[in-house]
Amino acid sequence: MDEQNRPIHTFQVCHVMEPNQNNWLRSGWIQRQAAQRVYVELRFTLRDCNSIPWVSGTCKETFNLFYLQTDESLPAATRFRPTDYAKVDTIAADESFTQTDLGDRVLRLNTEVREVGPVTHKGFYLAFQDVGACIALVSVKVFYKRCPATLRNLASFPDTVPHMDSSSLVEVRGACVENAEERDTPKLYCGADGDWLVPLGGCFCSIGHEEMDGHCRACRPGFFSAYAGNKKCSKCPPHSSSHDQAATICHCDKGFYRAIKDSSTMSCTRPPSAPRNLVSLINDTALFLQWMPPSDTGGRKDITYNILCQRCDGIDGDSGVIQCEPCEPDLRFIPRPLGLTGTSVAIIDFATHANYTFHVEAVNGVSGLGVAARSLANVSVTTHQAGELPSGPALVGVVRKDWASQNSIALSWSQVEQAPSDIVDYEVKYYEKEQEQLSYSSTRTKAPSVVVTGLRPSTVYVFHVRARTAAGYTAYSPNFEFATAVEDPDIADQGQVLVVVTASVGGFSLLVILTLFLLITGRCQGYIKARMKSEEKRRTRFHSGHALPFSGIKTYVDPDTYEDPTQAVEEFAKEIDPSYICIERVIGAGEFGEVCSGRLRIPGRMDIAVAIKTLKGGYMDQQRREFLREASIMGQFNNPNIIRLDGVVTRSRPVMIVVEYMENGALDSFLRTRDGQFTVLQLVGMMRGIAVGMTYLSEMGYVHRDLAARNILVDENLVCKVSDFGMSRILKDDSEAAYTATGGKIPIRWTAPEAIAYGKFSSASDVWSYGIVMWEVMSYGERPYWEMSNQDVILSIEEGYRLPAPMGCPVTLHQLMLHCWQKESGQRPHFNSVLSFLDKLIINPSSLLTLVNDVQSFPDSPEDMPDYPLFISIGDWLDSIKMSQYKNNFLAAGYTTLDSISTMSIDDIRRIGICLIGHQRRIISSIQSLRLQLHHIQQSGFQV
Ligand code: ACK
Repeated sequence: MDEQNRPIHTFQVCHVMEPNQNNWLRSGWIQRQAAQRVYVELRFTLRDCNSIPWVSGTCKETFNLFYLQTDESLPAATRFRPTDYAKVDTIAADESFTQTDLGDRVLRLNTEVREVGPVTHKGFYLAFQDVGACIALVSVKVFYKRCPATLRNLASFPDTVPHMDSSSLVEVRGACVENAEERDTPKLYCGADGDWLVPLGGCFCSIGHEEMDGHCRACRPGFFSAYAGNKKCSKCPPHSSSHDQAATICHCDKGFYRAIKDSSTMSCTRPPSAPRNLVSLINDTALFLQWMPPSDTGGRKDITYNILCQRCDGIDGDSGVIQCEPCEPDLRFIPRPLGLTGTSVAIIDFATHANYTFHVEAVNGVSGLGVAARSLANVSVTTHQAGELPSGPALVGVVRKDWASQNSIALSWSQVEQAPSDIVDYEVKYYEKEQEQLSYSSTRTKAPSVVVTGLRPSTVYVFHVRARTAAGYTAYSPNFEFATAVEDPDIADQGQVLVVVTASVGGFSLLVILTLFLLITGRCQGYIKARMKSEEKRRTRFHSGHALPFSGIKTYVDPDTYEDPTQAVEEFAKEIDPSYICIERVIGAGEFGEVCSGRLRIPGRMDIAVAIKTLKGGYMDQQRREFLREASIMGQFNNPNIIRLDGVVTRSRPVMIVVEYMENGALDSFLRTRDGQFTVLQLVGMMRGIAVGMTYLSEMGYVHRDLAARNILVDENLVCKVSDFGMSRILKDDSEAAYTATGGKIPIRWTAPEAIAYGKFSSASDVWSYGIVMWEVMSYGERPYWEMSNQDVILSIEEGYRLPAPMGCPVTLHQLMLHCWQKESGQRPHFNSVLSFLDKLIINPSSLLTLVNDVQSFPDSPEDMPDYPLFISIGDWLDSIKMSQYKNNFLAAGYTTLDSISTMSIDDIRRIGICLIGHQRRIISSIQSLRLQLHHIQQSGFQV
């Protein structure tokens, strides 16, 4: 019976009582086959002599294994001669029969393996010699080892027998699998134990194929593989497709192309649409053409522009058709006529009395392959004397002061000669008389009147005004001097410099422009009639005083300029039937009431997820107006990176503002909960989205004033959108806002110095805030300037200090931040430059590889910092940043004073055993904060 009590057949011998035993058992002839090294596995039981009562010294506990090599089996009659056999080994037992208390014998099977040989003949016999033991031989297994056929690195290797010499390996060359090609000769080595060792070289999948479970499979339709390799097939790039299996390239869809130098893995693209908003500006002897890039770039970035010039002087006598011919070569284009990368050109050296027509053509790398898109707008110019352009007479006549307060002057002027409808707008330039035009401000207005605010009391200002027509600017009016009212200390206003431009009642040009604006934006249903009525009522309409880049660009209209702000809401926000809104849960608290999430179910349309801001009951009219103000601002915007207004409920209670739902909530808290989880490229993608939204806002002439990560919302796809509009909110709702010396309430850490000091908010001050948002993004929601007080922040900025790069921040991004934090607002980049800079980084991600790894020394920081006394211990400091668990790490590494940690770098932090990235980040940023604070204390002459 075996261990499981199953009957087995054995060869047994047990002559333990008799002396001189010599019993043999021999196997049949065993063919060697391919074996080089032969193994024998024996399974047997062997009873230990002690367990057999009465045995004498005759009992043995071993037996012997022998073998004999022959080339054929021995004839049956051959006599057995033990001397013919060579001994392999004496076999002893590891286990043996043992006796239990009850006297039952328990069987223990032994397994022993021996190598036999070397066997060189065709076969062999095995023989077992017993010399007086009590043995049962249960099984004998004879085997050799081989490395089994296998697939490795896309090559197949045959079944292989190892070498006889156990120390040498058999080198085996593999053959590439189907649809694969050799990269480096595929090799494996077969070891003595039958294991494959040391894989070398291998094969690639051929083009049009991908690796799958060790084989190469053809790419499916819609996918392609342009290079041999072990990569997966890629989806066809946009605007291309593959219809067959094993595609090596995806062919462009109709109307799309690849330029010769485009790689086959690039998207297919098309020629751009026409440039937009072509305008001409005339300045004495030069003509300036400016335009905006096409709305459709065709999917390419290599857009250039060509200026095509014609002289159209002659008229065909018969047909009366104007005859045009290419311009003479002496006309000079600055920088050049063709291949312009910018969106403007200056043209000089015109001939006398000539008519010129210019076309601007946008081309990109595939324009030659499709139809070149030409600007439909053209500009015609007629010259008078040689080289002189008609700069036009001064269309503006006398400029009058209508009224003046301490900080504002209202002006109006008359037009000379020109119908008002020909005038696009007016530019009003003004400066303090005493400043002698050292610095001047300017603003634009569409009506012949303006209220310039933000002026200094009791100060004389010089004003002059010029008009802009479709043909460019006219000359300036003469200078007019007007003074602001004498200062009355009781009614000093906040000193904000906000230029507000008025348009007079029923101003024709304004009405036309507004009507066009509303028609363009599709908000015109029932509008025009209603408008005419309210227009009669309206006394003044204010526009934001920010420069309009070109006429025709939609500009932001400040809802405060409506006499009745509900009109602004009606105009810019759609009224929603409250029964369409299904509120699901409360997600936060706003200034005016709860913020909820829910669904908007407009019949016949798809349900959409929305966020619903509610106005809590018991509000005053003023609060209702302020609440809805945000909707009338948001409703004017239409950009993928600006939070979308879906509508408002104003005709029933509660009053609600319904906006698109952003699954990940506010950016600052979102980043804090996902510390360290994004790639730099993902973070740059977020910044890019914010820059797109801000470029749009700045082009609309809207200044946000409270740009901060807490006011950016993030959707499920990590798309970031600018939100929180209406600066009245700053005064009340933003917990970061603090009162400034000028009386305004401002989020100090995010705000540019000139805005804090004089209330000078502009797109340039928004750019400063954008730099802070970049810093917040790169530091995963760290608080800017950490726990420094607002006052210290203001002083540090004034001294020239700037936030250091967050941990893991690419140098290029920190440089961009520093650029946004230039003291002079004019030196900061515009949002569109920020955007194109980020685009360059995204296209060329290697530019993000150089990190500001170590703790930065602050720019301009004084070189010799004298010793400063300590004011808290390392332990207190770690407690304060909730990192108490690392006290011992610091102490064990010899960091016992704050002084000593202030120079620690990220490598030092890692070296003392702080491994979690989030903890490293928190500690490093706190050290940076400490350094800044300590330095500040020392600068202010404090001895703590
Ligand atoms: O950080 P949060 O989750 O994002 O908490 C605030 C809260 O409401 C109060 O403002 C959230 N919130 C505001 N607007 C939206 C929106 N459109 N989608 C999702 N959450 C929003 C914000």
